[in-house]
Order: sequence, then structure tokens, then C-alpha cells
Amino acid sequence: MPLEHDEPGDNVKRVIELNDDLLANNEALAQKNAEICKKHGIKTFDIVGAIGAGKTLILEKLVEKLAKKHKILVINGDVTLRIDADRIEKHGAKCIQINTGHECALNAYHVYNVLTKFDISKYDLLFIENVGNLICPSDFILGADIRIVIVSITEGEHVIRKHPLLFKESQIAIINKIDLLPHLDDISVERMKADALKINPKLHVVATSAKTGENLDELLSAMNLI
Ligand SMILES: Nc1nc2c(ncn2[C@@H]2O[C@H](COP(=O)(O)OP(=O)(O)OP(=O)(O)O)[C@@H](O)[C@H]2O)c(=O)[nH]1
Ligand SMILES: [Mg+2]
Repeated sequence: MPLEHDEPGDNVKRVIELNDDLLANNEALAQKNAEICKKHGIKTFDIVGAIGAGKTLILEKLVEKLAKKHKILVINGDVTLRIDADRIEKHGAKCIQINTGHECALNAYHVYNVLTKFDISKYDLLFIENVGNLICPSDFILGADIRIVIVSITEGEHVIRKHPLLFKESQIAIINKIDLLPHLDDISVERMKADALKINPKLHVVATSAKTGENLDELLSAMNLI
């Protein structure tokens, strides 16, 4: 809304400057996050994806496989509650929940707060589960080494083509819930893979079932963790 004494256009200009500042600050803090983690020898993964695509279940399974060899810290972003953090913590990781309220993605400041307020010296892996959303996280890099984007086949075959941004910015893409393929007659995982690679030819695309564990070792290998 323009203020009473504003010239026409003034308000619009202020809003644009505010957004630019926010994004510039986010990039600077993301850089700091990367430096802090590098100094402590912590490998970091930022996991983004649609609501319910399987981010938490995949993290539960990965933590289960990795907890013997690694000290794992997980940051869970959700609008409210700490359901996901509790689910993952049972498998042997320390989980810190960040409730973002009305914000639809974690930003670098959330992560910076964790890295500077907690004793992170004993950890060597950090997984960040972002708020379930295929759009907002693309505005906020967090300073992680690798960004992983997850979709599942139940979101429809065109979900990747409809949301290209996160696929452009990620290093790994997961197409999850392939155990449900027999129940869906209009999905081709090969076509979904081709869509992801067309958007970003450098992507490592893995089709998984978090439920059965299928291809999770291929995922760990893409993450350079085995
Ligand atoms: N059949 C099947 N179900 C799955 C798979 N992965 C996750 N699910 C189920 O899908 C639902 C959502 O999984 P979550 O792991 O909570 O998904 P999420 O992406 O963390 O969800 P939000 O954090 O709420 O965005 C749960 O009921 C899971 O058990 C899978 O590979 N196959
Ligand atoms: Mg979750």
C-alpha cells in the first residue's frame, strides 16, 4: 500500500530494495555458514522438496545407515511442531527443529544461528531438511556443499518440468516412492529423469524408494558417503 505522502512509485521502489538487501544478506550469511562448516570439517547437505515427497523418511534411512561411522547433526525446518526431528533423532542423529512460522523456507540466518549457538565441534555431517516446498527454497541458499531436491512419483509425472528452479540449483535429484509404480499407470520414471537432466545436465538423478530402501546405496554414493 502506498503511504499518504509517497510519490507514485515510491512504495514499489522501497519494497524492491528491501528484497535485494534480504537476498544479499542471505548470500553473505550462506558464505559464512560454508566457512564455519569447512573449518569444523563438516560435510553439509541441504534437502529440499515438495510436501510429503519423503525427505524425512529418506533422512531416517540415511541416518540409520550412517550413524555408526559418523556424528550427524540434522536441522529440520517446518512451519510448526518437531515431528520430523523426533522421527530422525530415533536413528542416532542430533536433531534441531526450526519452526519458521509463516515463512515457507529456511534461510541462511536460521542455519547460522544453529552453527553459532550450538557446540558443533563433534559433528562431521550436517543434513538440513528444508520446509516442504518446491518454490520458496530457491530464493535462499544456505551454504551447504550439496543441495538435494526430492520429488515423488505421486506428485505426477510433470512435477519436475513445472518446478525447474530447484533442479537448476541442485547437484542431486531424487525421484522417490518408486515402490508405488505398480499402482500408477501414467508415470514413467525414465521420462521424469529425462526432464530433470534437460533442466540441468550435471544433475545426478536417483530413483528411490525410501520405504523399501531401493537405490539408497546409489544415493549415498552420489553424496560421496560410501
Ligand atoms: N510408499 C512410499 N511411501 C513413502 C516413501 N517415502 C515416504 N513415504 C511416505 O510418505 C509420507 C510422507 O513422508 P515424509 O518422509 O514425512 O515426507 P516429507 O517430505 O518429509 O514431508 P514434509 O516434511 O511434511 O514436507 C509418509 O507417510 C511416508 O511414510 C516411499 O518411498 N514409498
Ligand atoms: Mg519431513
